This record gives sequence, C-alpha cells and structure tokens, in this order.
Amino acid sequence: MCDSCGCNVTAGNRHLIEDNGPLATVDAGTTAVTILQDLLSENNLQARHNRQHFAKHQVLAINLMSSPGAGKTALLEATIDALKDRYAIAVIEGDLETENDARRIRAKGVPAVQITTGSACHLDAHMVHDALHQLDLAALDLLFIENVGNLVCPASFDLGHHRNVVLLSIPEGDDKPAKYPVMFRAADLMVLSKSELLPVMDDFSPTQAEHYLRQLANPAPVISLSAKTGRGMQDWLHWLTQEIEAHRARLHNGDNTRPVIAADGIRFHAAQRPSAVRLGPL
Ligand SMILES: Nc1nc2c(ncn2[C@@H]2O[C@H](COP(=O)(O)OP(=O)(O)OP(=O)(O)O)[C@@H](O)[C@H]2O)c(=O)[nH]1
Ligand SMILES: [Zn+2]
Ligand SMILES: [Zn+2]
Ligand SMILES: [Zn+2]
Repeated sequence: MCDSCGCNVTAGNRHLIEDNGPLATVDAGTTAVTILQDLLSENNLQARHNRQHFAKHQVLAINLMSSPGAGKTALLEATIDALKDRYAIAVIEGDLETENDARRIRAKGVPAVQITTGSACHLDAHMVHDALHQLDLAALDLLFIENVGNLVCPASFDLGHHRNVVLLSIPEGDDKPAKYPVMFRAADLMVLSKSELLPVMDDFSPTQAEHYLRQLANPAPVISLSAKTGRGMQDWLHWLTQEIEAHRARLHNGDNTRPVIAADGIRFHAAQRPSAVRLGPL
C-alpha cells in the first residue's frame, strides 16, 4: 500500500528531509530503508513529546481507526452528545481533503481541528503536534484523534496517544481482522459498528469477528453498537469512562500509557521503493 502512495513523507515531517533539515544530507549510498527508519524514529520522538503535553494536562488521547465510512464521525457525534456535560472533549480530524468531519464535530459544540493530509493515508506525530497546539489542552479531559480511513497505515505510527480503538462496520464483513491483522492486532478495543444492520446483513457473525481477533492473540474487548439507534452505546461510554479514570490514576502514580504500535507496520513502511520516498536527487 505505502509502496505506491509514498505516504511516509507528510506535510508534517517533510521539513526533516528538505533543504537544511536534520535528515536532508545523507551519505552517498544511504538506502531508502535507512531514511525511512530515521523518519520513524523522528516520529517516535515527536510522539513522546506529544504524550508529555497530554500528561501535563491529564488528557486521555484515543486514536480512532477504521476503513473509510465505518462510522467514526457518527460515533464521535453520539459520544459528544452523551458525555459533553461530564467531560471536556475535543477532536483532531484526519482526512485526505475536506473539512467536513471537523464541521460536523463543531456543530456539536466542541473544538475540532482538521488535518488535511493530501496524499498521506495516515496521521503522524508531527501533524498531530501542529494540531494539538491549536487546542487548549488545559481545558480538556478527552481528545479523540479520528485517523484517516485505512486499515493498514494508521496503526503503524505512534501519535503520542494512549489507546487504539478500531471500528469494524457490519457491511464490511466479519473477516476483516483476519485480512488486515496489522491494525486489529494493535486494537485496545474493537467496536462492531452499525449493529442495527445485523438482521439484514445476517452473514456477518459477531462471534466469528471476535474469533478472528482472538486468532491474532489480541484479548481486547469487543463492543457491538449502533450510533444511529443508540443500542450498545452504554458499553462504549462505560469503557471510555473507565479508561479516563484509569489514565488519571496511572498519571497520579507517575506512570503513562503507550499504545500498541504495529511492528509489522514499520516493516511495511521500510519496504518502500526508493522512488516512493520522494527525496529528489538521491
Ligand atoms: N446504518 C447506520 N449507518 C451509520 C451508522 N453510523 C454511521 N453510519 C453511516 O455511515 C456513513 C459513514 O459514516 P461516518 O461517520 O461519516 O464514517 P467515517 O468512518 O467517519 O467516514 P470517513 O471519515 O470518511 O472515513 C454515513 O452515511 C453515516 O450516516 C450506524 O450506526 N448505522
Ligand atoms: Zn500508507
Ligand atoms: Zn469521519
Ligand atoms: Zn509541543
């Protein structure tokens, strides 16, 4: 996937390899793989810095991932309706092009920063850092990062967040965890969304979807819900509330939480053709 999209170089980290950036001058013979590994290590440093911002203000940051259209924004809208009187919430929205999702979130009365990634099929820690400096973190309890719709790349980058939530919508089929193991392996929670469609799409088996998740040795809880009808929303709100409280308790004890980052995702991103790195005269 990334082999063709050249997604490792983004608007957020391009400065590192251009002009006088720290990775701009490379030894003759340096391979694209080395450069990509350097970019990933810059990403991880930036992610650590982002996590320090969140720790300073006791903000829990959740990375929401799925295929395009699985219902991430609809779930966020319903979540904000349910929780905004209890917790101060903000959203960072990632999309290739439009401001549509951020507009939908702002209409619910909470701050939203839109990152338009252009050709990049994931968010990285640099882009998230630019966005979080546009938010008043001191006033927040909970930050959602709605990643770009894609079942591979978003799981490969530490954004500085604490938890990964992966949505699998009923129309996509129950075998997605088997077909896209990278993302589902990294999930701290799997949400089966659009669950009111189960009676009509009766070849989707929630048990089978969970079975495929367990085959990846992932013990994460599985929740079935419909943002449209509200069924199952209580389980999700309960999970979120517990995570916020557990996060505060950990910070109180001087601990922090790192998300699972897909190790094989790093391998995917290091396996690019040199031309896909877009380094110009290398
Ligand atoms: N039937 C049903 N449709 C839903 C539900 N949640 C979202 N949808 C619909 O699914 C479509 C996509 O929903 P979004 O919330 O925009 O999905 P998304 O994952 O944010 O999409 P991208 O940001 O484009 O990746 C819209 O037409 C929604 O109305 C649900 O619970 N049930
Ligand atoms: Zn990619
Ligand atoms: Zn969306
Ligand atoms: Zn900063």
